[in-house]
Amino acid sequence: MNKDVDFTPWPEEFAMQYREKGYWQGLPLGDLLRFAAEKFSNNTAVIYGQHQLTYRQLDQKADQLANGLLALGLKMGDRVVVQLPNIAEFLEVIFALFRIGVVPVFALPSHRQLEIEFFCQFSNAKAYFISDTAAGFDYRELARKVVTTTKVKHIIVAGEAAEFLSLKKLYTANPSALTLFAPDPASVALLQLSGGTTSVPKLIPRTHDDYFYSIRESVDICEINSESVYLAVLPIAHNFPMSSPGVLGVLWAGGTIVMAQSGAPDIAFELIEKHKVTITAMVPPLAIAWLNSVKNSNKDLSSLWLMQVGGSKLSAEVARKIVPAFSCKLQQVFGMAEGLVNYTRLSDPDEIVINTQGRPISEADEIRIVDEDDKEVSPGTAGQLITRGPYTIRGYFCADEHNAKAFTRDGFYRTGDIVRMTPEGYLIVEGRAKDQINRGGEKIAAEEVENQLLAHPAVHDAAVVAMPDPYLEERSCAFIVLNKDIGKTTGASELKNFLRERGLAEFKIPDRIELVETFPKTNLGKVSKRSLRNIIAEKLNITNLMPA
Ligand code: AMP
Ligand code: DBH
Repeated sequence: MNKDVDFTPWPEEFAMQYREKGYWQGLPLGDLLRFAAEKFSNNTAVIYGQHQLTYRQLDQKADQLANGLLALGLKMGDRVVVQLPNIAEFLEVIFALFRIGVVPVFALPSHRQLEIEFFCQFSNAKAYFISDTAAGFDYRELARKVVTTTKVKHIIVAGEAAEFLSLKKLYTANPSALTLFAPDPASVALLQLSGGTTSVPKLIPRTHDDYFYSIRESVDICEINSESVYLAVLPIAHNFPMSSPGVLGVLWAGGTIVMAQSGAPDIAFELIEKHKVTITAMVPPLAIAWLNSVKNSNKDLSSLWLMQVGGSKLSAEVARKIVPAFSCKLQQVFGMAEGLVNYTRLSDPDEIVINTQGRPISEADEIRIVDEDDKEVSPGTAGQLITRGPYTIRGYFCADEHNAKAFTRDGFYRTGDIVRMTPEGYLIVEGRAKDQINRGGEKIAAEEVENQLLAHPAVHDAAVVAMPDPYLEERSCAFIVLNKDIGKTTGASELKNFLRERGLAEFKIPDRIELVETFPKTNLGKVSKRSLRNIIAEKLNITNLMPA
C-alpha cells in the first residue's frame, strides 16, 4: 500500500543522525492538525470572511474530505495539483491529502495554462483542485483547457463547480476507513515549486519529517503560541506563508489564521484591527506599500507585534522605517522552498535586524560560502551560498540531469545566492549568480521566458535580464533580436500578448522589451547578461541595485 513518490533520500548516516537528534520525529504532517485539535479543540483555527472554524471542526472536515477523496479513488503516492487562493478549504484539502498520503503540487493562484499543464503532466496528477473564481479570474475556464490536454481525471472545485466535481460534496462521514492509512513520515508529503533557473519549473519534494521539523523550529524562533493571530496576505501555497512558520506553524501552536484575499493596505489594516492580528508575513514591496499607507490610516494596528519580511532583499533604508511606523518587531526571513530558512531573531539588536537576512534555523544547517571552484572564500568575503541539512532537499523531483548541477557531489544545494557572513554568523544577501529575476519576491527563470519568446516566428534570439526598479527592486527586461525576414513589423505589445495567449503567468511577462540588432558577448562568446543589465540600467538611469 505504501507507494512512495520517488525522491533523492538523505544518505543513511545523515538520516540516522537527524533522527537521533530528534529533528525527525517520525510523524506525518496529518498529525500536526490532529495533535493541535486535541490540545486546542475549541480555539479558533481559521477566520475567512464572515466564517470561522474551530480546531475540532477543521480536523473533522479534513477527515471527512480524506474519506471522500479515498472514495473517489485517490491512492497513497498519487499526485494532485492544488491551485487555491487563501480560503479555509485550502487547509481542509491539504490536511485531507496529508492524511491519505496523496501528494499536493502547490501551484500559485497566478499560474496559468502553461504552468498548470506542465505541473499536471510532469507529476502525472490525478486531480486538480481549484476555486470557482478568485481575484476576477475564472479557474474553471482554465480547467476546461487542462482537461483536454492532460490526463487529470478529476477537477475539484471549491465554490460553484459548473460541470466539475463540487468539493462540498466530497465531505463524507466515515472516519473508519482512515485508520488504514498512515503515510511513512520519511516519504514525500508535498511538492513545492522552485523559482528555478531552467526552461521548465522544478518540483521540490519535501518529506513529512523534514517539513514538520522546519515548522516546529520556526514556531519556536518566531515565538508563536495559541494567542497568536496570523494574517495570511501572501498566497499560502508559497513556502514562506505556508511554513516559515506560516499557516502550518500557527496551527501547530494553536493560534488563529486570518485569511486575506489580498495584502492591499486598506483590506489588511481593517483585518488587523478587527481580529487583533499579532503577526504577518510579506515581501518587501508590500512592506513599502504598507509604510506609505500607514500614516494616513485611522485603523488601530496596535495589536501587530511582529512583521516578517522576506522573499527578496529588504533594503536597510526600508527596514529602518518599519519598527517606528508600526510599533512592532521586524524579522527578516531569507528562505527557499528547497529548504534552508534564515531568520533574524526576535532578541537581536536593531542593527542586525536592519542589516542582515538572518541566520539558519538549525545548528545542523551546514553553510558554506564558496568561489567558482567550490573553494571556501575567506571569512567575511562574498561568495556563493551552498547548504545541506535536515530540511534541505538532496535533489529535485525527477530531474537527474539538473540535479547533477544543482547539488555538489557531497549533497550541498547550490542556492545561486551570493552572500557574505558577518562575524556573528548572520548572512547578508549581496546578489545572485543564478539566471533568475526576483520581481519583488516572485521568481522568474530567465530561460523559461526566453524559450517562450523563441516560439514566436519573428524572434531570432531572446535574452531576459533583471532591470532595477525602485519599488519591486527588480523587474524583467527582454532583449530581442528579430528575424530579419519576417520580424520587421513585430513590436513589444505583440510579443507580450503572444506570451499571454500561450498561457504564461502574468508576473513572467517581461515588463519591458528592447529590440536590438545583436547581443553583447563575453570573451567566451556567450551572451553577456551583465552587459545587458548595465545597458538597461543606464537607459533607465538607475544604478543597478543587485550587482552580480
Ligand atoms: P525559491 O528557491 O524559488 O524558493 O526562492 C528562494 C530564493 O529567493 C532564494 O534563493 C533567494 O534568491 C531569494 N530570497 C528569499 N528570501 C530572500 C531575502 N530575504 N533576501 C534576498 N533574497 C531572498
Ligand atoms: O523566497 C522564498 O522562497 C522564501 C522566503 C522566505 C521561503 O521559501 C521561505 C521564507 O520559507
